[in-house]
Amino acid sequence: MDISKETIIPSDYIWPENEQPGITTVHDPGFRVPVIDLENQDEERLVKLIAEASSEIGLFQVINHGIPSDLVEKLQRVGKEFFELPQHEKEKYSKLPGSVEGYGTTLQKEDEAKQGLKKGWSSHIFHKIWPPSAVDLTFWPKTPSSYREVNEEYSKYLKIVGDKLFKYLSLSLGLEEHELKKGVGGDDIEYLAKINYYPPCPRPDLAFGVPAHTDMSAMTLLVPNDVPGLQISKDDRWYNVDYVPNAIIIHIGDQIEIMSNGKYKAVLHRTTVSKERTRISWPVFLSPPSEHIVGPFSKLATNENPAIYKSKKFCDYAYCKLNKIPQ
Ligand SMILES: O=C(O)CCC(=O)C(=O)O
Repeated sequence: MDISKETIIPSDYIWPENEQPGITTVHDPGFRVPVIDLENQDEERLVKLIAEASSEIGLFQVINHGIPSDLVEKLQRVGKEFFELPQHEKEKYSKLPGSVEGYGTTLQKEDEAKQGLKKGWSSHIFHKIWPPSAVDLTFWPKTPSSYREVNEEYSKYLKIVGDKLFKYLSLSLGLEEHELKKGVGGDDIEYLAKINYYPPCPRPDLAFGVPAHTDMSAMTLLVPNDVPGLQISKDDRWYNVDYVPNAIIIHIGDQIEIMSNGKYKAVLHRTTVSKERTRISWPVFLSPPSEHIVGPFSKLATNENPAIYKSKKFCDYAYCKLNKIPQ
């Protein structure tokens, strides 16, 4: 039974008052996250803007990124069509125990809340899209039939944007242009795609789509639909991120925070839901391969500024983060 069809919100989805979006969101029309044009400015200025956004907020939007808008529309269409399939069709792709990839939802009645934990108002699917050796097509929807072709095409373009951003971020940290990408895993960096599906919610003031977190990736490249809902924390206040047509939203994740030795901050973010409209987002998490060791760059951890993070395998980092064990 689908909870999102009900008119009253069950208590599992009602967050404590000191977290509820209706109470904790700051409505500041003057607040904007940086929107950076990747095409129409010289490299020096681009690198400076990326450095500012990554150290001050940990999130920015990029426009003129090179991904054709009709391809993004197709990506959105096939994703939406998958989530509009009957529940039993989506469950053919359900996650297996211990697996990251596959379909999951917290919106079915049978889904019990874990001891005292509140639930997000969302469903999702995860599957890797790059490199080809990491792709397991079992988790890619077969309906609609163009899902695979569209996602393969999107991944090729996204890879180019990912490489560009690694280069500018690397330069912005005072590293050689190839160093950051190499530090994350070079050509073995894994691109894990997710679709978040947030149906209308009877009490958006009390619930979250996804609760507050930082991404454990190096960085995340996200395309939203036109329903706002992403919020970021800055100076302990929660702000809305504007919807910018044709933009990709870039999140700095934990691995870049670690490699930069804290110069760049992984952005703390969460999502709200709408009373009338379905929000959908398409993040892709760019992460090191599981055995790859990540730690602060020696150039950025000096005697005056010693390393404040441990170096460890990404799989060990992920295990601690998922099990709430100190790193
Ligand atoms: O939907 C969004 O805008 C953000 C999603 C997100 O933070 C996540 O899936 O981890």
